Amino acid sequence: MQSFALTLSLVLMAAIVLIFGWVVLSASTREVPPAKPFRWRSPIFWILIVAGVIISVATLSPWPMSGHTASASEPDQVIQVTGQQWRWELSSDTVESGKEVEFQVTSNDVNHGFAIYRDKTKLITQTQAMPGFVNKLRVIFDEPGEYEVMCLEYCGLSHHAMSATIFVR
Ligand SMILES: [Cu+2]
Repeated sequence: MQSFALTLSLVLMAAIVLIFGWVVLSASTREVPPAKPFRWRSPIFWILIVAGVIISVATLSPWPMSGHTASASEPDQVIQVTGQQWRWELSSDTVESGKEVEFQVTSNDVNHGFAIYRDKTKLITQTQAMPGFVNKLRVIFDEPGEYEVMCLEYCGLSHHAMSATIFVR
């Protein structure tokens, strides 16, 4: 598997080099026409500003997230999570549904992405696992079952195999 990944990476890198070379060689030298001057009163400008404000307020309103505020209450359970190439170490892999769990996430080597999935496709939540830092992530699992932990940050050859299971009772 690793030799296949290496071969595939080398082939794709060679393809990128060839495409880049082709673009450089086929680029023309004629001058680019000057850009039109920016108009403050353009309706599209104001539509984008209003849309940006509405989208920001609508999507950022749940923040700051639970556990990130100075007056946060104690979680029901704390789980220490350490990522390293290429596995997850969890101080416990069993939690109760409806209880607030705080994951304290760090890494022993490089950056990893601590991501919790339901049914391997639905991303529940995620945070970075960073060497020298502990990132706190609070989750309440509503449904009992098995949840998959996967790595969301490419961290080397066996990144895809970096997984664990959380059992919610
Ligand atoms: Cu990874």
